[in-house]
Amino acid sequence: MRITEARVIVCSPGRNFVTLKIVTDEGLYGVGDATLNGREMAVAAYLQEHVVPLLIGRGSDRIEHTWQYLFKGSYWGAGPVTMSAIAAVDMALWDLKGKRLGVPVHQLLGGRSRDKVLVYGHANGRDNAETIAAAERYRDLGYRAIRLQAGVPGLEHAYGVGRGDLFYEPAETGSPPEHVWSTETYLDHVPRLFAEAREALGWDVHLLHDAHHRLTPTEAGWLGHRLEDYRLFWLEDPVNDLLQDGFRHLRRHTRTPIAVGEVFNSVFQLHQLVTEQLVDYLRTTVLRTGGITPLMKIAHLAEPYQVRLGSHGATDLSPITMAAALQVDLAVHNFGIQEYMRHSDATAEVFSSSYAFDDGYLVPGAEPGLGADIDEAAAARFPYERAYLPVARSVDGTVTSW
Ligand code: CS2
Ligand code: MG
Repeated sequence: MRITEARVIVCSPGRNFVTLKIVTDEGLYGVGDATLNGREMAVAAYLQEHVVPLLIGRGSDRIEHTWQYLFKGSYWGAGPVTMSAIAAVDMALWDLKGKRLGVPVHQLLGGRSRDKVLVYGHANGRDNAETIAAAERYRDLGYRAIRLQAGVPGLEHAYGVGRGDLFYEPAETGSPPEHVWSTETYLDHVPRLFAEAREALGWDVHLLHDAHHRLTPTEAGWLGHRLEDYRLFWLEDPVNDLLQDGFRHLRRHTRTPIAVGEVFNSVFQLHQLVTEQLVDYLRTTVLRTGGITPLMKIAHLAEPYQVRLGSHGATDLSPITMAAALQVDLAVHNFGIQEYMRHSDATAEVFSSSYAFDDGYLVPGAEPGLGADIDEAAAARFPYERAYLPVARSVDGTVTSW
């Protein structure tokens, strides 16, 4: 069970991914995702220069111990680069343990609490009509939960709109795309989107929306209150995720369920939100928070407060993260929903996975480990190309959250 080799694989099949492959003296290997959208090479370098040398010779069975060794050994604490790197090691070690014991990882996390995992897809369009038509396509595909993100009249760009039908890919090669944003116009528009959506789609489908960190607590409270009539499954990232008091203010003004956490790297960023029940769903992922090991601890913290997991699952988290997320989603008691942005055909040339979409749910395969893999030869056909997430600014040029 000694680690003999660890390879960092950077590739770009449709978008950039960073993958870690850990090989042991038994001839087994485990895989982990280390992708950080727009900063991929920072994590690749962190792994290659500072983590891989520490792994060689270590026992691959000591998952918690290795996690603590890499985390406390870094001294500087939780950040997106460190935690994405540690996450890749953690995922790969769980993958190895499952393979060695001949069981899917959820069997090592307490077994199945459910047989299938409710997912949501992303309907988007340049205007309400296009967005609702996309939502109808999702419903026809069998989705029971659909996120709506529409263009905003008068604005050329809006978060969540464009570059894909069954997925949304915001990163672009070259310089960071610049988007002009107007919160006033957006706030005026969103309630109309959901009024029209409920009219067209009815009430037997869950509808979700992502405000993407852009609102003040007062703006978010106003929007959440206005959306109560349309009974959203959740309003996501309404305010800056780290503004804990902002969520208190928001909670006083709306009963729309709140989801937060896709950018969180540590339990300490969400502890107060959970224990004061300021949110309803946690978007935290195995990739951002350092792996399966910490995400299980987060789920257990949240359970008595009736806060549920609703993990991030965008295209910039590889199929390895999706497979690892499904292992957690199957096992924890307090599961809510899993984001499922399908990956491109090019990504599927490099990454294989055994989970399958069926009637609005993802059903994982039964093979040992995580249930995902990378084809290194195929990966070599898609070389890395620097890409950036958009930068948003107000009409007057002030930089704002994208
Ligand atoms: C979004 C993501 O899926 C979501 O909820 O917040 O699309 C996010 O913008 C990207 O993952 C950023 O890389
Ligand atoms: Mg989001």
